[in-house]
Amino acid sequence: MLLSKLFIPITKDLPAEAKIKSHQLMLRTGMIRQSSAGIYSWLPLGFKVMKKIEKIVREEQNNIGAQEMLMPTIQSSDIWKESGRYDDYGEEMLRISDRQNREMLYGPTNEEQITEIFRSSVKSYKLLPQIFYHIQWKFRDELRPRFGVMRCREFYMKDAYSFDLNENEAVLSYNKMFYAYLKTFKRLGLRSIPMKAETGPIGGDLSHEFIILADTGESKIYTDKRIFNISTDKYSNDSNSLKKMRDDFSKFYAVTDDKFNQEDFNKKVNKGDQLETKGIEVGHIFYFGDKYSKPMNCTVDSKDGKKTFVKMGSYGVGVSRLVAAIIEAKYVNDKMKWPKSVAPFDVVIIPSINKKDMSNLEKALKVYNDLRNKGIDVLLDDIEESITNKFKKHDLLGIPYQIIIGSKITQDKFEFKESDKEAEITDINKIIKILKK
Ligand code: 5CA
Repeated sequence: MLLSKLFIPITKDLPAEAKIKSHQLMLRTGMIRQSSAGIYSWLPLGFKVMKKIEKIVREEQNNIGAQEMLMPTIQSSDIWKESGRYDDYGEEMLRISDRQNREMLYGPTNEEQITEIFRSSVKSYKLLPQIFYHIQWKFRDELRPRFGVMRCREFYMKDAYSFDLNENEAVLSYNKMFYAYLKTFKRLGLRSIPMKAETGPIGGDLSHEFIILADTGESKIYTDKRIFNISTDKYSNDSNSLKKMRDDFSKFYAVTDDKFNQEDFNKKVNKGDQLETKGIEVGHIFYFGDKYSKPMNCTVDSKDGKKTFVKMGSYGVGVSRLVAAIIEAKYVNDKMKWPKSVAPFDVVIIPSINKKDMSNLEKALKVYNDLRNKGIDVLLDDIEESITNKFKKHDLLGIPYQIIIGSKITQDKFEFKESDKEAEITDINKIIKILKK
């Protein structure tokens, strides 16, 4: 992509309404634009990062055998009346009516809808287990939307739903998702900690929030520091390894605010290993048995012919929140630092250009085409402005690698720089090798 053709409305001013770094940087680099309180448009740069995150989330869901589908944003109130949540959900639910005066709502989550789909066609235990997911916009009329896309009203979520015959099998589905989450967040360059959590309006008694540490996070957490030493690479997607993973994590005290008990904390964790800090919730998983299947009469015939309420869990990832969460976890001073896996571009070429001599731009175009031909996602800064301004702009944008084409280069060698490291003079083949890694 040529920068001159890309819509990145960078602003110099610090947006007054933005209280945290990720929100400031997202507005300054034109990744998002607020359309009304807690509702945002995603401009090309922000959208591109969000789509890269979505792709990783999707791949890890597929890896554990979850099936992708798509449910609508608008739901009928009927199913919510069946589950009993239509009244319980309260003012966070955006209620609307259609031209026939039918009560509809903009979905804040999809437990009812997926239960309705499942019960309409699955009648036998033979079709279990099943895990479905979709990645879809949600609406929650938050009392105080804040911190940009971190806590907004319209947001993009991956939500998955598991259906099992009994609790044992349901816990296996839960463990698979736990595993998929650890892998997903790791690929996004994040260290996530699963913390025992309350279930709130989703319900159930087994639940973990996946938290990444950040001072600006809204979740207060209490944990045994030793949980950070668990290497998640050693687990695999089979039931024994998954059980071992859960056992290993549950050895360490790690809870959110609402599950916290000072006495327990002191009893279970040595003073030196205690950590009280803040974090951002990027995912949340729940096991709630028959909380929805019972009132909605969702049963299957078990082996002995008896009708059994299916046991369900649900599993959310805040895909749009993750864009801000990654910035928040990684930024240094006023610069974004994108992990390679989700950076808006793999590399940016920065030629020093002046009207009288376009040779650097010509060289840059050649490199640009070479890299594109190798499948590398490359941005070329073809704009005529001072090299100092260019550096400032690209520091802000945080693309992980830069190729600088200025006075220092020879015929086929370039200045190549990984953010924050010293530049090296190198040739295109080595650059391709590094970028392809
Ligand atoms: N039905 C369950 C699981 S699918 C559910 O809705 N869980 S949740 O309420 O915890 O939301 C899942 C994830 O969505 C959260 O972990 C968070 O990352 C994200 N999320 C929730 N509310 C917001 C919000 N107001 N703005 C941005 N992201 C949000």
